[in-house]
Amino acid sequence: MINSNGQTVNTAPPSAPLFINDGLAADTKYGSSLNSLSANWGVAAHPGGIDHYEYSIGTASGAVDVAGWTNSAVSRSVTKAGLSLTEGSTYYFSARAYSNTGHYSAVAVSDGQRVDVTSPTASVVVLSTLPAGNGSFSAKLIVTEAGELSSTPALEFITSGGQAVPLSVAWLTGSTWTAVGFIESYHSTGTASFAVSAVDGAGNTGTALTSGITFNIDTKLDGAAGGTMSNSDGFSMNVPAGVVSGDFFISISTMEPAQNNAADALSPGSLKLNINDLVRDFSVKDIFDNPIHTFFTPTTITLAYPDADSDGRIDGDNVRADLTWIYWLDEVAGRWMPVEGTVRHPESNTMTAGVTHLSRYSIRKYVLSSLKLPSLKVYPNPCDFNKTGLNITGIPPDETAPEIYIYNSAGELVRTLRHGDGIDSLNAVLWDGKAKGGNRAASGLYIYFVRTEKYGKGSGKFLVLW
Ligand SMILES: [Ca+2]
Ligand SMILES: [Ca+2]
Ligand SMILES: [Ca+2]
Repeated sequence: MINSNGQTVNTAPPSAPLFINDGLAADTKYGSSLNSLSANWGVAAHPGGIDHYEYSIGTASGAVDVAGWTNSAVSRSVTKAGLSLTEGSTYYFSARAYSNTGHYSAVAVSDGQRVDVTSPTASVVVLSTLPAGNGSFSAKLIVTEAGELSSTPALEFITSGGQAVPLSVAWLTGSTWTAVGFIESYHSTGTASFAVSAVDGAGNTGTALTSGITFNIDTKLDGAAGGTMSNSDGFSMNVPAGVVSGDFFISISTMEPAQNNAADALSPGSLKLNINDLVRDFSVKDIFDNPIHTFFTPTTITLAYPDADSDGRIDGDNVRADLTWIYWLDEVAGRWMPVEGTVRHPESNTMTAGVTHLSRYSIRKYVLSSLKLPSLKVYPNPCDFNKTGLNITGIPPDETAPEIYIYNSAGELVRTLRHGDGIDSLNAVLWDGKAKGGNRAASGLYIYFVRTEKYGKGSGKFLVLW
């Protein structure tokens, strides 16, 4: 008797495709074409192997009204072309496997993709009084988009002089966003135009404005009434009533730092800040564009510096604000001169001065001593840290890596000071009396050593009493 070695009979269906995504990669919520749709799906499994996959497309989950079951062979990633799709409609893919044993798997159905080939459009409603004058400026941005936006839309205005000014945009409600900006002193008077950019979930970028396309800027002041012109960075100028006859414009603007290099080099009595650009050109022009350089009555200029952490030091440069001053550019001598009568306002991080001559003005640090290591100075000495910090001056400002080692009378290293830790960007030193671990240093005699890369070494002594 002869027996066969038997055969396995498997009537079970294959497993369904592991997943199904709209689009050719991770699942997408949007289709971006009116005549083709894509999908991809995961493998199905059967002990006897998979013969082929099939897919279909419908306008409801599991429906086949757009494309009936279609053989994709062993491909699990398909693009169906030649369709006639409707903007705003959602389409669903289905996929199933067919085993070598002649059985269909269960069907995997996608969660749909909405066809969106229409870019958003927008309109702008200006809330500020027009023409827009110097100061904060507000508007509403209304975006028209049937789907959803992928990100916050961007809005800017472009002045008649070509200055592009971004507005800060925040969602308000529904399709409405608030937009806030600032009309600066140096913005051109005339017709400004809005520019918008909004991207929808399907990736369509819209730049079309349907209304609110332009608005007018007018920053002129009335000489009889006088007035103040401000920039958003806190720099401003006030002209009292009657100082200028007729209407006039004030402009407070930055300039290329290189334009000040020559004057900086000729001004050893003061130092420009390294991180912050605090130089501004103050100018006044009449309505015929003729500059006015001098006034019979002082006008008030305000210069501002950043100190967000209110530690009395200019942020970034870490320079003590009380060691700075307003300087003006003496165009004849070509150097920076201190402005007499500078008034500090630490509560608002500003300084003011009354001036009758318009020029460039800047906040600069004045130099306390000549700048060589032999002239190292320490003060106050003795130092009571309950009242003040200990200052060391005399390290030239172009030294790039100064270090100060503070030893007690027992020869123990108490503290090391470096840039950003006790030494500011112009190499002024302020020790807070704290030892390395944060404990306060004991009263007694101390010795400090200064080490520089460019200027060698120096040292001195001081007494701590507290
Ligand atoms: Ca989807
Ligand atoms: Ca759209
Ligand atoms: Ca600060």
